[in-house]
Amino acid sequence: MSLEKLGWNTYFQDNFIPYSNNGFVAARVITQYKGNYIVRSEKGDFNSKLSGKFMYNADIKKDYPAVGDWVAIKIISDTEAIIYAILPRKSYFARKLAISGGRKIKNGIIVGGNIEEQIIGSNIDTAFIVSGLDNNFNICRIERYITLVRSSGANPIILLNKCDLCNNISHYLNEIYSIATDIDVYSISVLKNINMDIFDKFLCSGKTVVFLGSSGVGKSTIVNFLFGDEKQKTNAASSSNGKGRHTTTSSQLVSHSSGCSVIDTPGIRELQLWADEGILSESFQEIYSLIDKCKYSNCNHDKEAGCAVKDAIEDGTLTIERFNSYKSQLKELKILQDNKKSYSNNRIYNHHKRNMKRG
Ligand SMILES: Nc1nc2c(ncn2[C@@H]2O[C@H](COP(=O)(O)OP(=O)(O)OP(=O)(O)O)[C@@H](O)[C@H]2O)c(=O)[nH]1
Ligand SMILES: [Mg+2]
Ligand SMILES: [Zn+2]
Repeated sequence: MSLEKLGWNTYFQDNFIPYSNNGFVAARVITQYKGNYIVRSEKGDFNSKLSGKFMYNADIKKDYPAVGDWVAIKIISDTEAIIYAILPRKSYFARKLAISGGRKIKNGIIVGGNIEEQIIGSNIDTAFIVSGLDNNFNICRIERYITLVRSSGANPIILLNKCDLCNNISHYLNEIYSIATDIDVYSISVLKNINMDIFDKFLCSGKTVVFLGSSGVGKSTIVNFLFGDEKQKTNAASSSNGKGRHTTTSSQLVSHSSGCSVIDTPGIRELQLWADEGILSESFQEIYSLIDKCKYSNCNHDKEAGCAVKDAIEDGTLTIERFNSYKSQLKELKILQDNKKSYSNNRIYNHHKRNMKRG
């Protein structure tokens, strides 16, 4: 398979220069399980492990390869290779993960303990945020995904799947339009083949798309539909839940005949944000333009006179739910900021301790 079809471009080419003359081959991580990676290259797919030096230098989760990453490998047999380096990520999705120190949840947000970012997928052009039009619909969750996708640099598209189960689609569409005026939203049904042609324009050679969303919304069903008769096994990384349903257990990149790379991801039970606060000005544009109009620059939008936010809530142009979503994401990202600071101090300390031990 050609590297261009796999998503290779001048950005990765430039970053591969240091490796190009030393017998390294460029490859893309298509799936990963406990230190074992399958990578795809012009020379085929290889089962891979990390080089000793790579592991020695890797410190946090983010330092390890993720699905979608471009890596420099050395091929050691017909089926095996060693990964030596990750090429810089053009974009990636991360969520917050508690890794140690106990997991305390306060108002739905992880506090305390050590936190790290977990990469869900990297080097992605378009992210489909999938929701079910059954009882799965949750506008706050969609807002959180929008923030996550925006902070990754990928283009968000909202998919409302299972429209065959809903007789009130326009209600949900309007709810989305009210929170995201500049994002395309489609209602689809894989089972009844409704609106499934919308994918034609997204499946382009050299591009990478990802499906995100809670467990059970139909991400894998969509991916399987898109692959149709193609012999690809799209549900390799899944396990049965005993009710005959297969739930995806790890991200997996599959190559579509169009030349598009498609990443299916496992449903995320609780989506904790990993982003910088500034990104909220994109997800909550309309609130930020109201804030600009508040009389006082340090307005808390509570009881202050001349508060444009309060006025908008009163006259109905801004819903209280929308404002609460903004406030809760802001709070979560502020806590994250604090945690990141104390965590990075810890990390510097641990590094130092380790180096002292190494002598
Ligand atoms: N009625 C209806 N059911 C659907 C549709 N699409 C998917 N489903 C069903 O929804 C269930 C879950 O689908 P999956 O594709 O496994 O969901 P998923 O998002 O991949 O879930 P995880 O892998 O656990 O994250 C399956 O039983 C599908 O048959 C649809 O358009 N309409
Ligand atoms: Mg799945
Ligand atoms: Zn105000």
